[in-house]
Order: sequence, then C-alpha cells, then structure tokens
Amino acid sequence: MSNTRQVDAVVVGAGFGGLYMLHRMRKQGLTARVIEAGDGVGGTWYWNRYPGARCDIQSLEYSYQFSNELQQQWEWSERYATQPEILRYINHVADRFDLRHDISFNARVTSADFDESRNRWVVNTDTGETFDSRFVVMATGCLSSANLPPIPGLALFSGDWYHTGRWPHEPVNFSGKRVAVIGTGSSAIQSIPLIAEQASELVVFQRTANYSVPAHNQTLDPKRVAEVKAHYPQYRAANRETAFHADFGYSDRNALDVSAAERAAEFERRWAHGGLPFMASFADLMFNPQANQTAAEFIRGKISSIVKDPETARKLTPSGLVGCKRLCVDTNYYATYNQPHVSLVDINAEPIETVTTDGIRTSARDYAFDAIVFATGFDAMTGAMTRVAIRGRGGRSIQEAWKEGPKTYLGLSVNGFPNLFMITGPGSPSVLTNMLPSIEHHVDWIADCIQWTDQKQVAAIEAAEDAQENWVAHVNEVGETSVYPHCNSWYLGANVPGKPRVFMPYLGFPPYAEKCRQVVAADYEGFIKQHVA
Ligand code: NA7
Repeated sequence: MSNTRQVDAVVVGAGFGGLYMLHRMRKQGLTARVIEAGDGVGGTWYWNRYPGARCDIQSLEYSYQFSNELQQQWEWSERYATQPEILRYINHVADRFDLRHDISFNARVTSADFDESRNRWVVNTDTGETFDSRFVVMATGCLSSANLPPIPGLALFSGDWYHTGRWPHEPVNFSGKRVAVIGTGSSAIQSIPLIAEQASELVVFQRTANYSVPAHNQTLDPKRVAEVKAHYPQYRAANRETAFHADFGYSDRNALDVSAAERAAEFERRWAHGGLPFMASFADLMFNPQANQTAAEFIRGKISSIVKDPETARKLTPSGLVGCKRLCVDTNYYATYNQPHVSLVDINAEPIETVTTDGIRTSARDYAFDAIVFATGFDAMTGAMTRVAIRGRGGRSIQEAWKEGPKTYLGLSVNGFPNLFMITGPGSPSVLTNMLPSIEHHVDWIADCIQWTDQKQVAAIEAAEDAQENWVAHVNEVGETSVYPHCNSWYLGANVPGKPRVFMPYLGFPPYAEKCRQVVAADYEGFIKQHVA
C-alpha cells in the first residue's frame, strides 16, 4: 500500500455537496480528499452549460447558508440565476474557503471496496490514485449520469451532436444551422427558444408533451434583496418549515373548495407571478387528481391560446397530471413554435428509426441536420452511484444491493456499506426540495455523525436492514398519498428503460428533518454500530 494515501474521508464530487462536505470535515480536523471528474468545481452547474440553463429555484434561496458573511456579501443579479452565474458563485466559494488544494480534478472514482478486517475503504481512481479511507461520502448529485438513448446510427452522423448535460465549454454557435432537439424536459424547454434564435431550422422530437409555466425572470429588485438579507436566517427558517423547503407562497385553500372563477383567478395570478410557485396555488393539487386536473386544464388553455397552429398546439398539449413530472419553467417556450422555422415531431406517431449520416430517419421520412441536441435527461438519483464499482461487506456490489431499486435508510446510508454516506441519496427529500438546504442538512448530519463515531469509539456505522426496509416502505407510503408515483417521471426511474420502477424521493422536508433529528437523539437509532476492538 506504499502508493496509497491515508485519509479520513474520500468525498466523490466537487459540486455543492462535495465542497461543503470538505469544508465541514476540515473544520472538524479531518483529512479529506475530493475526487472530481471535471476540471473545475460546480457539479451539475459545471456540466449543464447548454443555452438557457438556469435554476428554477430563486437565487436568494438557491445558495449556501452555512456562512452568514457569504450569504450577506454575495450579490445575485437575477431572480433565477443563470448557469454561468451559479458557476461563478461556486468558484467563489471554492476560493473563499480555500478548498481547491484538497480536490483531485479530472479524476473519476472507478472502485471503492470495503475492507472488513480494517473497517476502511480502498478507493481507486482512473488517474491511478489510491486512497485508504475510513469514510466515503458520495456527493455525486441526483442528475449527473447523462441518459443518452441508444438510437442506432449516431456514430455515422457527419454533423455535431451534444447532450445538454455534457455541454462543451466553448460556446456552440447554431447560426444558420439545421438543428434537431430530442426531448422536451426542462433542459429542452430552456434551450429550445435560444437555439431557435440562431438556427435556420429547428425540429423538436417529442416523446411526451410537458407542462411549463413562464419564469418571468427579472433583475433582482435591490429592495427585495435588502429585505431578505435583513432577516436571512428567519427567511431560511420559515422556508425550512415548508414541504419543499422553498418560498413558494403556499396556499392552505383547496382547489376543489373554491368556485371555478376563484380557481381561475388564482391560477392567473400565479401564472403572472411565474415559476414553480404555480403548484402552490392550492394545497390539494399534488394530493388530489381531480384538483390537479383543474391546474392542468388551466395550462392546457394557455398552450392553445399561445400556439397559433392548432395541430402543433394539440401535440404540445399534455394530457396527464401536472407537476408529478417536474414542472418546467420557461421563457417563451410555447411561443417559439409560432416561428416558421420551428417544428415539432411527435415520435409516438412518427418514431425515430435511426440517425443517418445526414440527420434523422423516422418511420415517415428523412430529416437533414447539421447538429443534434440530446436533451434526454439523466439516469436520475441512482445512476451516479451505480456506475461506480462500490463493493461493501462480503464484496457485495451496490448494483446487486439495489437491483430491485435503491434501498437506503434516510437516503444517507445503505445496509452492507458501512461508513459510506450519500448526500441527498434516494429516500431523502432531495429533488422534491430546494437542493441547497437539503445538501447542507445532509452534510451537517454526516459531519456530526462522524464526530459522534469518534467520540464513541465507533469503528463502523451502517443502516440496519430492518430500519432500511421500514424506511423504504415509509418513503413509498408517503409518496402514495400524492399524485407523484402516478406518472412516468424520472422520480420513478421511468425514463430509463429497464430501471426498476420505485418512487425515490421522500415527500416532505419537515417530517424528514424531524426523523433525522430523532435518530441522532436516540444514539443513531436504526444504525448498526461496531465499536473499536
Ligand atoms: P428530463 O426532464 O428527464 O427530460 C428528458 C426528456 O427527454 C423528456 O422529454 C423525455 O421524454 C425525453 N426522452 C428521454 N429518452 C428519450 C428517448 N429515448 N427518445 C426520445 N425522447 C426521450 O431531463 P432534463 O435534462 O430536461 O431535466 C432534468 C431535470 O433538470 C429537471 O427535472 C430539473 O430538475 C432540472 P419522456 O418525458 O421521458 O417521455
């Protein structure tokens, strides 16, 4: 083991989770090494550089709160921050807290093996570095493993192709080009209006029509910024008490308890306000399919009033529930289809057969393209974990442990994988919340847990099997009270062929945080603790 570095912890990923984890560990006097595949910090915001990439949570909330100086001093420019601005922020954080020298960039963890005889992990990277570590923290993000559909012929394509989640660092110029976009999720909906501004022809290939509400993004009002900053901790604390840990202006009225006119007025008001708070118009939208349909019908009406060609409007109009696939937030998405050089292909009616040298062949015809953009999403929530050869007790792999879908306790720990933690893993609120405070909550929990193991002479800690089984059942029970499990979303793994269909996020931040607190108060109840011999 002469070329092996001894550390207290290996942290995988230098996004928001990995950076704060490193900061916390250093403050506790631990040695940590962060392994990052990219050549810079930022995670999601490092990779997703496609045109129009922007956060759908307000910038004043989508930011760290662990340092009051940081949150007071950083100035966001817009209501919803762009990807470049978020990347500037996270780079600022890396510099401000002097984090870079404990990060190995351009390195990918290839394997992590738990050595039961020593209660330590042996972690290998593709750059030949090996670490011998007491803890491993997977800060690999929920949306980082790109989903590239296996459409035949891509290798033959003579033009350029891109995935929105792996966008080049240098600007891509589509001026005068014939461009295809495959997919109509958030990434497509953000990028299509901007690609259309440049392209000579844009054809969007849609599998499922999606609901989107306008962002009404704007420059941040200095008065509003001053107001929030004057009471930042209170603002954060109030948001923490909401289901999604976000300032959505939740209503406690039910859609079905008010008249049709009152409903329409509230939907109009929310539409004019913009963004995800639309889904907080009424308390029952995510819990009662009938209530949900009133919101869905409202958006369907908006689509038919914006899109001039009735056939295109029909194709763009979703039929299912709204919000149970993540609601999209756009700037001019539907109106983009009114431009003569933009068209929409429903791939259910006209399936893509192959990519050709010159473009895309569907069952109906050949299309010629200079560029193809795959906006086809991610192997969400589990993909970044299962693509690493993580082997726990008895050499059992994480792929084997999760073959029926991810099983975790609190989305933090997996039975059979001692001293390995996940930041915002499946089974935690993660993607159903503002990710930043959920990340901070997990980092703090993990850092406190490590400190506790030191104080109590605990050599290894892992989820107990029964606690994990009960937690998975509970996550599903809570999910079933809502409409979420009832559409084909990436929350369920439904976007990736062959992935087990399991509702992965935990719905409701406050009860989750309370459960985490109770577990700690009861000396890490539900965890197996192996004391130092
Ligand atoms: P999403 O939301 O998963 O969207 C991916 C889109 O790509 C969606 O419209 C998919 O259709 C479509 N898709 C996926 N596979 C295929 C194939 N094989 N053929 C055609 N179309 C396909 O990913 P995004 O990157 O847009 O957004 C991810 C999250 O980032 C978002 O929710 C925000 O939280 C930020 P489908 O709907 O599955 O039929």
